[in-house]
Amino acid sequence: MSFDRLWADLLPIGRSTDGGGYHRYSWTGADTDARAWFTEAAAARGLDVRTDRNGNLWAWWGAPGPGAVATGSHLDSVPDGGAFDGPLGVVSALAAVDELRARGFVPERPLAVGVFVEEEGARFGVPCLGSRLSTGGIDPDRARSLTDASGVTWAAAMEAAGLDPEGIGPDPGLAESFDVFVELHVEQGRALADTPHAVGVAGSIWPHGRWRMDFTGRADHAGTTRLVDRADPMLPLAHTILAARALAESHDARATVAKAHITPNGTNAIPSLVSAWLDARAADEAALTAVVEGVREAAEKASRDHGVVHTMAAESTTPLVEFSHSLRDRLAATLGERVAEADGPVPILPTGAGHDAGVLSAHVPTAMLYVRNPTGVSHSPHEWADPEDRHAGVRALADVLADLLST
Ligand code: HGY
Ligand code: MN
Ligand code: MN
Ligand code: MN
Repeated sequence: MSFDRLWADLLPIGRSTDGGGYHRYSWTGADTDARAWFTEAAAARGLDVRTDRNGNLWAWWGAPGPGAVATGSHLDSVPDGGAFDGPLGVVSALAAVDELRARGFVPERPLAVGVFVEEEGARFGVPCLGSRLSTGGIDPDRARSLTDASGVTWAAAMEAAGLDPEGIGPDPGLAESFDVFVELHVEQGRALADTPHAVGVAGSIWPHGRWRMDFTGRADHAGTTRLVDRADPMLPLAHTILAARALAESHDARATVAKAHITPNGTNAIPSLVSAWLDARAADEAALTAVVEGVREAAEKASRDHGVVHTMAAESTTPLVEFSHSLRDRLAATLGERVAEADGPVPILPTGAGHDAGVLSAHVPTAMLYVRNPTGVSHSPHEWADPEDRHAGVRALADVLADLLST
């Protein structure tokens, strides 16, 4: 199966030298190399590769136009990310084209294999930026002015990569062209791990979002400033992190503070400012709101108690995504044709992970396939999918695309 060759070619791109995790961030050298790998692999298959106004890549099998079926995922990673989150969907899509051709299949509709930019938001802070731009989910001016940790804007980084940031914005052609979008993704959890199923179908994506919290204190000397005279922003942050955890537990939700910037970040200087990001997710909007507003209250109280000024603002939010039930059931039926009776029905899974498919689902009928991850771990070098399950994913995607491309 061509998957293994494609996978071997992509694997080293953006990987840390110690063979650990990935650092493949939008518009950096690793991203450019990964985009070049995709363009070359697609062109080698006779696919017509185009870059849309937002920098997303689309490789067409058949003339681009209405009634198309689209598939694909992303190639960018979180810091020190795993090999599968994103790339598994892209490599499987190219391998599925090979699989369909090997079966002698001739599509009755065009197929587009896509790579979305900045799905993780690891460099510029807003996840699914490419799909949000194309679907009008973010103001182009705001996107252009997003900055990375060193102050480089999205516009400047995109321009340095040879693309025109002035052209970014809603792409009506996407919804006009695509009748359906299917994204294959490594499962980010263990729902499939203890089942006989190598592949499952997505049911829903939890509502989730990212909030920036700023705690403004007063810089001072760590050794000479009395405790009563301090306005130390680290203290309200500490209280807030513990409050977020308690709120997540009480609402059976997820709340994570995993990124913080401390200014001036000196061992012996009480910080003047601490910026931290809350990632919150829950099975329903009410629980998510309860967690986020509870965090806001806790942060404000702790800040007042310590003479610190607190602000908190949403940077990106995604409402509950319910994938098209008819499309979901159609995929499950297609996959079910390969599943032994004894193994039971194809699992339909909720997830707390966001995806471009989730963003697109408000504009295009969308579905997702998950490939079993025995570790359940993701956003880590320990993310995994067994080789035979990777191949099962390609066969499943080929089956699903054959069905969708035949009507
Ligand atoms: O953060 C997420 O849920 C996704 O992996 N970008
Ligand atoms: Mn991810
Ligand atoms: Mn992903
Ligand atoms: Mn000194």
